[in-house]
Amino acid sequence: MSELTPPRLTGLELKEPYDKAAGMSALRYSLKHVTEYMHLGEGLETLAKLNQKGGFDCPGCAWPDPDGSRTPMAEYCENGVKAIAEEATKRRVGSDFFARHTVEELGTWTDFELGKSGRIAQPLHLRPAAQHYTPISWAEAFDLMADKLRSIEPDEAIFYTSGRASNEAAFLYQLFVRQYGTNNLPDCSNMCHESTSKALAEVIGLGKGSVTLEDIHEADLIICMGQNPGTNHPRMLSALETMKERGGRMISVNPLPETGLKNFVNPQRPLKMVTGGTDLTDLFLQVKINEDQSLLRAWLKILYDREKQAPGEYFDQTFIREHTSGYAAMAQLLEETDLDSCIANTGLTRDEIEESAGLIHGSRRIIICYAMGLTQHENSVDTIKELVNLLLAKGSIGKPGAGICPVRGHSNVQGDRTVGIWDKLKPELAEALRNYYNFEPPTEDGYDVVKSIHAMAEGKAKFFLALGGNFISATPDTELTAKGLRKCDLTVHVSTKLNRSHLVHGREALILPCLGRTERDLQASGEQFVSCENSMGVVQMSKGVLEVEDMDLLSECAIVCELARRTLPESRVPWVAYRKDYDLIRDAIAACIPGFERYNEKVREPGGFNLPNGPRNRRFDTSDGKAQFSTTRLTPHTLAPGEFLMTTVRSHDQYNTTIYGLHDRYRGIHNERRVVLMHPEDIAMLGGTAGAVVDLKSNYLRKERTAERFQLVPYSIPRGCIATYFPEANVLVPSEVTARGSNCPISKSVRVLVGPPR
Ligand SMILES: Nc1nc2c(c(=O)[nH]1)N[C@H]1C(S)=C(S)[C@@H](COP(=O)(O)OP(=O)(O)OC[C@H]3O[C@@H](n4cnc5c(=O)[nH]c(N)nc54)[C@H](O)[C@@H]3O)O[C@H]1N2
Ligand SMILES: Nc1nc2c(c(=O)[nH]1)N[C@H]1C(S)=C(S)[C@@H](COP(=O)(O)OP(=O)(O)OC[C@H]3O[C@@H](n4cnc5c(=O)[nH]c(N)nc54)[C@H](O)[C@@H]3O)O[C@H]1N2
Ligand SMILES: [Mo]
Repeated sequence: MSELTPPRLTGLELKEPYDKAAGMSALRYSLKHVTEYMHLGEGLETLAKLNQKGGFDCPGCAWPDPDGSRTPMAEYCENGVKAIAEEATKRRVGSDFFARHTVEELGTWTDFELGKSGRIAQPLHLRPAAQHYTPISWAEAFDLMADKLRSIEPDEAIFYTSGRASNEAAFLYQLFVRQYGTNNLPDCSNMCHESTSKALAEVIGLGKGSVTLEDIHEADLIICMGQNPGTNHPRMLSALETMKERGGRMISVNPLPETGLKNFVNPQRPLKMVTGGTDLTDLFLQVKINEDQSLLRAWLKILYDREKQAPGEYFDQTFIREHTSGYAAMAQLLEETDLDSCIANTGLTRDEIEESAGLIHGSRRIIICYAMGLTQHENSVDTIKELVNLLLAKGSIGKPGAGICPVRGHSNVQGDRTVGIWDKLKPELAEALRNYYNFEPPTEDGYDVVKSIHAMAEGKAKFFLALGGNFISATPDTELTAKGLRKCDLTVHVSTKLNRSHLVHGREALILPCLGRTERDLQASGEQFVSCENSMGVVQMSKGVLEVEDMDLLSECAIVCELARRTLPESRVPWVAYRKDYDLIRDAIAACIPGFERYNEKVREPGGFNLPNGPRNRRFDTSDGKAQFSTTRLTPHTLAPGEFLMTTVRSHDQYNTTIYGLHDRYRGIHNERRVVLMHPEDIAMLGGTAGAVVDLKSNYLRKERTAERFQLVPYSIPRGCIATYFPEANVLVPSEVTARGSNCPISKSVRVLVGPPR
């Protein structure tokens, strides 16, 4: 198969894009999902327990919940509801499903069709050369894995993690993998905020953001760059609403005029639904794809030139003197910067840039929020450093209402990294594991996602295990990834729902079904809970509420413990006890990971607890104890004639590779995902019309990749830029060219040619 997501068109309909996010329409849509997949009564009860004390952490996004006085109806959003309904579906994928459908046949289904099949209901096994998955007992499945792992070198095994895994499961997983003998721990973060972790660790001494939810409320100015909160972090809109009501301003920087950034009608404030909502964005800057660094440089240049005339007027010289180093080098760089070329790169007008620089000048408490629009480019690490330059120059970090806010994706992706999921082993964690468990962990770096793909494709890996996620669909270079997975002896997925990674398998494959966030977790010592860290470093408990009766599931913690016990019979880690009582896992985390002292006690307090955050208090854990200004190079894209720069985005109806529906309501695109958003004049230049079918081709290092059959959609986007949906366009994303420093795939700036279909 040359194309992994079948190039089948489903019937494009175009409508006007929405101009208001949320409101009644969102409520109506989320209830539709509840009734479609769950019974209404049960659905409403589940919603009420969402994110509340004693309830579970929403599996949607990592945006924090307002703490303190929680309303009886927790804050929830349309897309959180969809995530829950998707998990709580009554549909089942068991042995009869696989008796009816071969793996090859399922490969022709779209992601939407696969996802709709329902929850994996029992452990399943695909024998060598078999066409159907068949039931297997848990014990046999564990033995199959343990035997394989014991017969190969540790570095021939790869252990992927997706960001839904709890702190408890993730800690046990990395402990097992390291005791087994490898750091091959790629995770979804490698494709997500890795550029953030890399850049921020270097310049502010912590690879995480510095702000709290309260800071968002108190900011004078929020710059929201490369993020679509209306779809991906809808609860962020209520925080932005509060910020606006207190007199703050917002600049949005995005190649697309996203609905959620414009106007927000809070569905939880009935009066607002009548009176019409809050205008969120004061100034929308429709930047060209990946020219954010040029925009940031232009702002700095303008402010710097004025600062020279009136020292202390534009920059916070006291902060710069006391808390930073490298200012002189940055000043020199700004001396040499040509403002006109920066402005030209961005595609914005001088007036727009002057006006936004004026807003920045007039604000004392600035927060920059950003997500994938900034992190998935070759120069992402530099862009993020540039963004820190601006905040440092303004002294806008480590005080109320100011700082940096990388908005995380998966609900526990930040926590997974905190508790040790990483292809590198920090010396402090190595030391802690050595002392607490008395074994020698491997110190050599393992494979991240891109390195895993290459290792598998080169035949260097024999075993692939994924704790959640959908590796084949989420990764770049789909065909190479498929080749790699197919070369493994055994591929194993711990999953809740059917996805394409179950169909692109090794010689032999297993699907191990696990409990979701929403479900009660009963172990030998009684009912258990887990915990997660949100985007702002708050750790909270998550306790499922739904009973599972008709499926043979294990918890993720149980699966890891059992696999570890059988793979490492000599291990002195108390795997059996950990499986019985998650308090013991938390005690171990408390002993090994800084910031988790008295974990069991603190996690039981309402609202959870904050992990230590130096930058929040102007403590920068860098080589000289100061925040670092950086001098980076601008690297504008050079496009060959006819080439476009493509960004891949999420529709309003998906959770990463899980496709809830075929509509992107806010953008007015209905019933089709194989679309190319393009400027109307570019469409005319190609001699095309709305709906015309095209093929897309990318060419990196002389390797041509093709994505077949996409339809043109005229859209408000800068000329020369196009947007497609993830994961349909992932076949075009190269794996040899990645972000410098973070090795993140360049899913937001792929050079492509648009041509007639084959
Ligand atoms: N409902 C829902 N919620 C989710 C997810 C989901 O799929 N569905 N995914 C979760 C995950 S894992 C993540 S990481 C987050 C993702 O959250 P986002 O980062 O908001 O997701 P994307 O759709 O990738 O959107 C990126 C935004 O950046 C813009 N953009 C693209 N290229 C550029 C650029 O070069 N410069 C600038 N300035 N902007 C650009 C796009 O137009 C889009 O508005 O959401 C999380 N929450
Ligand atoms: N082109 C392009 N590619 C991208 C991106 C992009 O913007 N553009 N974004 C990247 C980003 S930001 C991310 S985070 C990755 C996402 O990469 P992944 O995290 O690998 O992908 P998901 O689609 O979130 O994984 C969905 C699957 O997880 C399983 N699952 C759901 N809940 C649970 C659970 O509680 N436990 C377990 N064990 N399994 C569960 C289900 O079986 C479901 O099918 O994709 C990346 N890929
Ligand atoms: Mo993500």
